[in-house]
Amino acid sequence: MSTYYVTTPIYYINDVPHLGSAYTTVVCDVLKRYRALRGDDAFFLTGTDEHGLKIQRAAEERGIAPKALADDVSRVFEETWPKLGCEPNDFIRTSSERHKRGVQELWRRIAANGDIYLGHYEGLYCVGCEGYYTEKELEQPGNRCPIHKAPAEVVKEESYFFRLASYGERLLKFYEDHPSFVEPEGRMNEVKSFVTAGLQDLSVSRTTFDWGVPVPGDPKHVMYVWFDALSNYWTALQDPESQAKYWPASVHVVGKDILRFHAIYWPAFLMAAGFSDDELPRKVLAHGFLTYGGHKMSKSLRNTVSPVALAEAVSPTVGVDVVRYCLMRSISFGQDGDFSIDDVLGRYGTDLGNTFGNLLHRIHPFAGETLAVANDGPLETGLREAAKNAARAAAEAFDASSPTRALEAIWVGLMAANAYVDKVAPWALRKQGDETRVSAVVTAMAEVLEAYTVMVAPVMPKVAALMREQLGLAAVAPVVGRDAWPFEVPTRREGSRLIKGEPVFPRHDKDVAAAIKQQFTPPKAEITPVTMVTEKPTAVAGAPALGAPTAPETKPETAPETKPEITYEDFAAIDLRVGVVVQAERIPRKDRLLSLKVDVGEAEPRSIIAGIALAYAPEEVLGKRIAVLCNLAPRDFGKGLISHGMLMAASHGTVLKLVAVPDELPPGSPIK
Ligand code: ME8
Repeated sequence: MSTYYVTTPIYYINDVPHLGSAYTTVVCDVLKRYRALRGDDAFFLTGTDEHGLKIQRAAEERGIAPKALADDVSRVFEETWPKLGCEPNDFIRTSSERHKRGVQELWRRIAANGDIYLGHYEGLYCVGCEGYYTEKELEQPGNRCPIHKAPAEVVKEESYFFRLASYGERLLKFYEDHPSFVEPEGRMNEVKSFVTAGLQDLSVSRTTFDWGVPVPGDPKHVMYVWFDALSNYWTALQDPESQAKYWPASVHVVGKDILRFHAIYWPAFLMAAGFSDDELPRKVLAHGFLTYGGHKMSKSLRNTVSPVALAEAVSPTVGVDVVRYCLMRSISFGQDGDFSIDDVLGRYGTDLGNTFGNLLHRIHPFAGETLAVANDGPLETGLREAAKNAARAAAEAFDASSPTRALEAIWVGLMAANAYVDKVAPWALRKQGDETRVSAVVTAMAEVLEAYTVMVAPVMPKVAALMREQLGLAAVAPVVGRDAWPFEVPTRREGSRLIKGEPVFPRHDKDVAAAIKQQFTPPKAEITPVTMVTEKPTAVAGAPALGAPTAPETKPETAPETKPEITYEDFAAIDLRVGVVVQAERIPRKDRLLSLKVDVGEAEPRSIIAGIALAYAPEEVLGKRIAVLCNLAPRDFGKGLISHGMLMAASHGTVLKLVAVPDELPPGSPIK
């Protein structure tokens, strides 16, 4: 008996599950279900990453304690995955006692090995990534994070360091000995080049906030959130039995954004804690990003799609499986892929309805009749061969962690099966009274369909169960130690019957399809670049809007109200200039406002209070080049908050974007 241990990243709780995080989780669930069908004792772990500055700040913004935020959001994650047909065996939270105990134990082991020392850290830190960067790795000018585009913060504090630099050679040797440690292959090369370029020791503790796991023996330090988070894969298996059974992980499935942490830091931490190469994770599987309208789906871009809402809209019975199918089929594993509702509706109608569902539908007329033993002619032999080929190719693809290719292979078989039915036309055979052939055809069809229900079960467990019900079969139930993969087409028990049921993928009526399409088509303004103005700019801090002669690229839903004409002199009286945000902070208990310092080309930057906090985090506006109205009368927001100017922004529905200005223009350049 083999074991199989698969993990998702543990998700940050500053966000709720969306189709992007669902993608990773569904991949893991599919791999686990596949391995379980092959007879493995499969264990699937997911959870939430709850510590760190990012979370502490998110809690502060909401005015609640980090633990309260963690409890609320973690519950949402835990409850969402089963709604997407995912069945994790365990859910680990980094704020749990079992995790804290485990991670402190790992720290102690590394420290006892002499690989942790106390020093001082000074460097650039991206809170979005919870990661350190060198200037070279950041986008210039402005030291902006390549992923979050926000300027990295300068961090200077006492810190414990992990001797990562001394693990470069051993890591390279490990990669050499385990060439498929990182997949896809190209990503392994990226990791190797990074290590070859030379590693630096890693700061692994922080003292400027306290939402984290205290460092053993020095509780004014909390552990670096990635040390804390990566350890989850080990701390979840603290009881000796599961430790012995499942460790090391067979595969860590991750997005390409966090590959470095998993392929470099994590094995190095484990090496330092005394694990031998054989006790290190077997594989890190990195996938691409799910995009929506061409942009990475993420909370900061406000372009996420709720997978549960999508599933419910597409089909109340099998919507979850449809979403799982489309995620696995349309996004080629490892590549970025765009989510589009047209693709989902298209695949629902074609791949699922016309190809798979139709095959079952075509034997409905024979429901209730007794099936005979197989009595194949050459066409039935071909039908079975196609199913066997599909099973073999799909297994190879699942083994290579490519659900996309597995589904492609299965659909080749399903299309061949439909072509077979077209050719043999069992309804015509019945009319001709050729009952021997009818029986041979229907039996062969029922048998191959049974094989296909097993093949799709890892991706569409509910569909598989519903179809099997109509085939008179129980749901696929994996048994440890028994390989249930249909390398051979199963044989029906003589005398078994088909049961006529409802179509599994009923056609959407036109209005329903249109409504779903409308619900899940991203509003253009939400995904278009920031500089595009779709309505006239709105003054941000609540003063009257300022008209601007900008040609709209997309039509606003309601025509903007026309204001009375003004003279050129009226317009010329406006002092509108290019400004650069040089400081940005939230204002306690004013959750809509940011307090900014904006350089508008004067001796000192101006203080501006802007009502943009719901649309922008402070780090997102820092360094931004924007349009500023400079001669508006100062506005008093109380408590000493006085705004000396106003930022220009455009809004469309709930979307608010600052009007950006090209980089070449220095602060103070007049806008006219
Ligand atoms: O990075 N497309 O957590 P996180 C595809 N806590 N996958 C996506 C995605 C998208 N648009 N958006 C998110 C963290 N993901 C750390 C991990 S593990 C020890 C700690 C998936 O909530 C993808 O797997 O930011 C990505 O790596 C992960 O969510 C990031 O989740």
